[in-house]
Amino acid sequence: MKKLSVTTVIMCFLTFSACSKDAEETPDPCAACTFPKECIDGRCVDPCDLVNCGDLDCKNGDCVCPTGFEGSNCNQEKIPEQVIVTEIRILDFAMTRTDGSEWDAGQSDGTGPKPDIYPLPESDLAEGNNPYRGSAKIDAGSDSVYVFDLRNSQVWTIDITDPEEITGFGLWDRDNSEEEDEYFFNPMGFLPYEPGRPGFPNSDTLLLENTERGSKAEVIVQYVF
Ligand SMILES: [Ca+2]
Ligand SMILES: [Ca+2]
Repeated sequence: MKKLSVTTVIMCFLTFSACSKDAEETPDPCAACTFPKECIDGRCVDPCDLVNCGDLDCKNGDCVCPTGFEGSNCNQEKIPEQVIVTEIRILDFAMTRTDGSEWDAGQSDGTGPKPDIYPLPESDLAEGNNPYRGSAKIDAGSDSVYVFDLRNSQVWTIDITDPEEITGFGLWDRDNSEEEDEYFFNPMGFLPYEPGRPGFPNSDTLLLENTERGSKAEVIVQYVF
């Protein structure tokens, strides 16, 4: 019995020695591991082999997301830093004041009785700006579409500090002076950015309606990241 125990101990010792010798001779898989490969869990691998980016490029183990998207698989919309309104299209509006009178009846602004329309963003109103007054559409009728192209000058830029903050504009009738100009109806509000819009991340057309006075407009927005 005693002899067997000694044999067992010797075998274990030999086995242990053999194992130690093998460990010393096995090359470190990470010793020659250079960029772009990394030593991960004792293996020298390209971290991009461990992620599935589909058709997207991969860099340092991260998918390279296209503009406007983020997340490990780039499937999450990125909130834009700014939204630019490039165009306002007035589709419909109230042809008379709330009391039924014509906008320019009895006035000497040199135009006919129909209104001379221009949009005024809330933010500009608050800051005392009036950027589109000079582009007013004279004697506008509600059966036409009036386009304010803001792409080349006086672009309406909205900084996105709170994605849930609604902005908007009102429609005004230009008269003899800025002080005499008349406010048409309640502002038509909109969210500059809203997740899941079909044109994201490029541009979207938003339909705005104010049912109180039958006004309707479209704004074209572009996203800046
Ligand atoms: Ca007029
Ligand atoms: Ca007028």
